[in-house]
Amino acid sequence: MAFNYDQYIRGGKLPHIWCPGCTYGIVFKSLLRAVDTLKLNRDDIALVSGIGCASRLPGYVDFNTLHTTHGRALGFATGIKMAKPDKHVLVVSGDGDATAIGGNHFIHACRRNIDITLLVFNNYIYGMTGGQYSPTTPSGHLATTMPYGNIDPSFNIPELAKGAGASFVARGTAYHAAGLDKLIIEAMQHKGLSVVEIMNACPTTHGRRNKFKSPTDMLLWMKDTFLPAVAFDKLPPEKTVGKLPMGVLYKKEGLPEYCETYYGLVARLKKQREGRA
Ligand SMILES: Cc1ncc(C[n+]2csc(CCOP(=O)(O)OP(=O)(O)O)c2C)c(N)n1
Ligand code: SF4
Repeated sequence: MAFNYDQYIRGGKLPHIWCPGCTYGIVFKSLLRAVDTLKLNRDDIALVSGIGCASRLPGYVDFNTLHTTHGRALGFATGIKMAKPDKHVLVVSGDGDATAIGGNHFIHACRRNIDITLLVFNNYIYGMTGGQYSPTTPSGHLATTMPYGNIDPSFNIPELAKGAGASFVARGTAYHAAGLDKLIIEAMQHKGLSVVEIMNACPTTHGRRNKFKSPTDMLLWMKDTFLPAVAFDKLPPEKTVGKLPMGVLYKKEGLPEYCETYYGLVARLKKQREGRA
């Protein structure tokens, strides 16, 4: 039987704002399938976003949702998780939202290992505002603010997350949608800060400017570029040029989770105070 997406969608908020050929809809559906597989009660989910095309996603879903300010989603999400540790807190963020204006929140959430799942929709560009370059725009790519080609080296989001202390790091793509369902499920099941970089196509502000003839071309590029990490790791170095690994790239279980540490401390202090009374 076909999956019933409507059960999770706020019909009154449609039509969505995403352009024809944007891959955000593919990822949106993957997230709904993942949540459905986990059999979570929608009232137990908080989905938080900042600002951008990616960040519009929570508006379309019938979970507890919060559309906040640009780059600050993880700050709001941290507050929600601290106040309601039993909720499943998810954040959806664009590459600009997560690693430019929100870069500080990103590294500190990773460092704290708070039990939040962050989905970074990486389309290599600021989509919503018309195609300014972001920290993930590949060197040489054209953007409105890099009209002669980007001269900045770009962030590798999984490496950044791992370096900052995230205990689960994965990469998926809109092309490999079935695999993406599994990555989101595993990320949500992980206790601690989980980061899933999800490669997306923005044909409107990135693809057209960078010699992709169509959205399909962008998806085919994803198909050729991203290899399962196991296969990638077996390649000789010369064959990895222009390729990137996908799948679960790093996972460490059993590290202290931030809310547990905090509430453990509160309980300990209460006990001490009672002992003194
Ligand atoms: C404080 C602040 N600065 C700048 C903006 C303008 N702005 C809105 S969305 C955006 C970039 C979005 O890019 P990204 O996060 O990569 O998401 P995408 O639109 O590509 O999904 C910017 C700069 C804003 N809304 N608020
Ligand atoms: S501008 Fe780009 S990211 Fe935004 S909806 Fe259009 S295709 Fe998607």
